[in-house]
Amino acid sequence: MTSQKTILRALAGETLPTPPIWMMRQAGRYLPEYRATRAEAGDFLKLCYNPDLAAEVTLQPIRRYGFDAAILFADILLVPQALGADLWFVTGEGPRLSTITTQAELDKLVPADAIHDHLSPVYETVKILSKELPSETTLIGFAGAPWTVATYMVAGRGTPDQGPAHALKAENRAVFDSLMDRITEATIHYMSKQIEAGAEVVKIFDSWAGSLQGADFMDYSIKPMARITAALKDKHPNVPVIAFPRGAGERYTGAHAAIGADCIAVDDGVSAEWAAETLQTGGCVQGNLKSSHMVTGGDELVSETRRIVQAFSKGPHIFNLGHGITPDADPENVQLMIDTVRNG
Ligand code: 1CP
Repeated sequence: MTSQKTILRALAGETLPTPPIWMMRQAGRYLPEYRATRAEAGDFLKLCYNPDLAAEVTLQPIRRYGFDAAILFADILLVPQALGADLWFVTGEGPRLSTITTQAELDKLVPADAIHDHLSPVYETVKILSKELPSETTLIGFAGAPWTVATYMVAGRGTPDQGPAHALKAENRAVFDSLMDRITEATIHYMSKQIEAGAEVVKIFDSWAGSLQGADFMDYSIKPMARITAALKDKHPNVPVIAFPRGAGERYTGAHAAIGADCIAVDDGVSAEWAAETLQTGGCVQGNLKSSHMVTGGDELVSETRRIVQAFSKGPHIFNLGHGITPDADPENVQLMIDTVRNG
């Protein structure tokens, strides 16, 4: 039976007259209602671990804009924390973690299947959302890809070039590979539980895939995402997987088959025309308006949105940004993007 939910239809390979739309970081600081709920929670991590408030901020952009999908409000760094790393956020700077660079530090982490007590509030958020979302809205669960999560666990923070993770990979490949393995297994457990709690689609974010060179791109971005996808498909064959190897450039070619994913999300480093021609034969493609249009708005937002819709119009497409919306975005520009996608 064909689902009525437009996102699920696009993920099943259907070409729709109007692409369904959602937006990376659609719950976030550009929305005054998000800032109010975050203040009520106290801080970002308290918000992530409070199921009622996390469900509330997930629902806010659905109420305001009627997006076709809601993405669970959580963060990719909850998995390292569940594995035993310390995690905190420094206001105005970003995440900080205790680092893992030696076998001894790795040995102190908990086993990959022992993360669920810590993450149970997230599963509770998913349960609340599957009850409260409108019947036409698809619920997306997510996790970070092993490479991206590893870059934070090794460096203890976000890094412009992922230097510390590349260095550990070069200097102590055995420790690096065991860390990748532990994250991969934990991610399979985590995403399976999200699905069991009610997530209808899952997305794997490899935000830092672009810095992997040569064979490393296949070994540390594509293969771990393929392993996660295969394990999830084994247990939950009907749940679509979206993979996002951000910054892959020409290496997006063949990604559906290489990962086994139903949809490849593309950033704005590739043109929509190129992505349509090269990738849409493999399945659904998600993307790829530059996030900066949500700040600048105007005629360029409209013409770029129309160009992307047109470029992907001959195959399955989910409209999205090329990366997350930024805190300085104007909520009215989001409405303009949605109106342009839906009304032409
Ligand atoms: O101050 C705040 O309110 C915190 C800002 C914020 C938000 C809104 C962070 C901190 N995380 C989130 C939520 C979040 N993160 C979601 C929720 C759902 C949604 O999209 O609306 C998702 C899917 C993520 C995923 C995430 N977190 C990624 C992958 C996607 C991407 O943007 O590339 C990454 C790399 C993170 C780490 C992270 N969390 C937060 C920040 C500021 C960062 C990036 C740190 C860095 O610059 O390296």
